[in-house]
Parts: sequence; C-alpha cells; structure tokens
Amino acid sequence: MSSLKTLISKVKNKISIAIIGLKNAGKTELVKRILQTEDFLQISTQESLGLKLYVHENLTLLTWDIIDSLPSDHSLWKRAILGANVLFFIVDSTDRAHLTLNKQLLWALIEEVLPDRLLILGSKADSSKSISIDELLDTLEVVELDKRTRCHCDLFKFSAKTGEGMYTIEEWLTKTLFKQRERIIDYVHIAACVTLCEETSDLMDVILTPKPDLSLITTIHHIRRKATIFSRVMRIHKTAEEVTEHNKYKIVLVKQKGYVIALIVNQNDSVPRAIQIAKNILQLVKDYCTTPESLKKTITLLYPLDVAN
Ligand SMILES: Nc1nc2c(ncn2[C@@H]2O[C@H](COP(=O)(O)OP(=O)(O)O)[C@@H](O)[C@H]2O)c(=O)[nH]1
Ligand SMILES: [Mg+2]
Repeated sequence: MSSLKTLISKVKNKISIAIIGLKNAGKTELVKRILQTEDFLQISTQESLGLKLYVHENLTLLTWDIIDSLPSDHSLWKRAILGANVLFFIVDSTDRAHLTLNKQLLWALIEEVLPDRLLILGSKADSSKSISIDELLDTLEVVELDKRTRCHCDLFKFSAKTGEGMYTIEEWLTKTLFKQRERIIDYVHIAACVTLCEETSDLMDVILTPKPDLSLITTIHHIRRKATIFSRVMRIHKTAEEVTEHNKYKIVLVKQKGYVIALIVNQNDSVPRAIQIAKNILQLVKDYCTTPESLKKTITLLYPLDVAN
C-alpha cells in the first residue's frame, strides 16, 4: 500500500485529486502507483471526453486527457476540476516536442480554473531522455505562473516505474492538504540498515538499536528478501525508491550507483528524511561501508540523532 493511501485513509475527509495532461503523459501509471494495484475500482467513466474517475475509500482520483486545446464546452471538465482539492498537471519530461503545447495548455487551464493548489509534475524521470527540472521550470514559465496566480504551485519530477520522487509528492500533499506545520528537521529512528551490492548480490546488515526484539529480527530477514527482489525488478533502472511496511516498521528502499540500501525506521517517521539519509549513505557505501562495523560507524557518525536508541 502506498503511504499516500495510508495517509488519506487516516483522515475522515474525502480527498480528490484531478490529474490532467496530454495523452501518454503518464497519468494512468501515476494512478496505479498511488493505488498500488492494477485492479482499481473505476466507478465511472466519461471516456468520450477523456475523463476517468478512480475511487478508493475516501480518495478520488480523476484523470483527464487533454487533446491539444481546452474544450470549448466547459461544463463537465471544469466542474470536475473545480471540485478537486488538488490539481496535478502532468508533463512528459521525455517529450521535448510538446513542451510548448504543454506550456500553453497549463497557462490556459490555470486561467480557467484558478486552482488553490497546483502541482506540476514531470513524469518518466527514470528515462535517459528526461529533461531537467530547470528546463521544465523555464519552458513552462512556472515562476511567472506562481506570481501571476498566487496559487500554491510547485514542480517536481517523478517516475511511476521506479518510484523516484513519489515521496516528495506525498510530502507536498501532506503539507498542502493537512496544513502540517513544516518542521525544520524531522529526525527518524533508524533501527537497522541493509545494503545489497547488485554486482555481487552481497547483502550486509547492521542493527542500530541497542535492544533488538524479535519483530526487528524478522523484519531484517524480510528486508533481505525484499531488497533482493527490489534490486532484480529495478535492475534496468539507475535509481529507484520504494517504501513499504513490515511489523511495526517502515522500510525505505533506495537504489543508486549499483547498490540498494534499506533503512528500517519507525512507522510514523518522515519518509523524505529517511530517503535523503539513504541517498547520502549510498554516496559513501563503496568507500567506507564495506563491513557491518564500518557501515554502522558511518551511520552513527553522520546521523547520531537519527539512530534509534
Ligand atoms: N519510462 C517510463 N515510462 C512511463 C512512465 N509512466 C508512464 N510511462 C509510459 O508512458 C506511456 C503512457 O502512460 P499512461 O500512464 O498510459 O499515460 P496517460 O495517457 O497519461 O494515462 C505508457 O507506455 C507507459 O508505460 C514512467 O514513469 N517511466
Ligand atoms: Mg490514461
């Protein structure tokens, strides 16, 4: 289950997200990634208009394929978008040819619906053809848009295939939807860390909590398997991210530079911080973390306040 789904299921309110973009931008893949299943409940479709509605408990995702301009008959799509809490505008970051059209559509759409909360998403970040955040910002003129509309607007890149950036999106939703106070530092509690070298399939783990209980030991076993599967599934990708849960723990898996690292943290810990720590350790893993002792030393030295005690 994605942590977004878990998060939303914890609140009583209904949450709806409108996901808009050209055909093939990656909307359906994003929906699958959020719902984490292929057989979602698609309760109603307006296929002729390119509108699709996916409902899961109190979460509604509405996708809309724009063709090449906003339809002149405003009634249905406009009502659908105005009814949503958040608007995602998806731009295929590998599709340079349609960037200008995307800019025109985005600006026209914003002028039409004036959303309070807008997130522009560059999809397919895993692809080698994916263009940079800076180029997206420039071409879509996001800074100008932000000034002009005064809506809460941001731009991120993500990949529905590798999970990269998905947790930045969730963090953004948490802040915008639930108005969570922004904490400067959100320490996590790293109970254990498992690394996997893809070339050799060597697994290494360290326990960082002084009093490991059975539940942690079984979680580590589980993670060793999980890391191996994750590494296999993501073999063709340079980077990948995934978050899962086991027993009372949250597991953050990050792949980079031929290594997979899994951090076992507490269930309510901040995922973005755990991902950042995992990435930082991955920068060092080859040089300093070749034995469990050196891995433990590196984590404890770099993140003394994040190690569970
Ligand atoms: N490499 C890559 N391809 C993706 C990603 N998301 C979607 N695609 C591909 O892009 C195409 C269109 O995706 P889809 O979600 O159906 O687009 P939609 O028309 O906006 O719903 C499909 O072939 C997907 O496999 C991604 O994150 N990475
Ligand atoms: Mg689709």
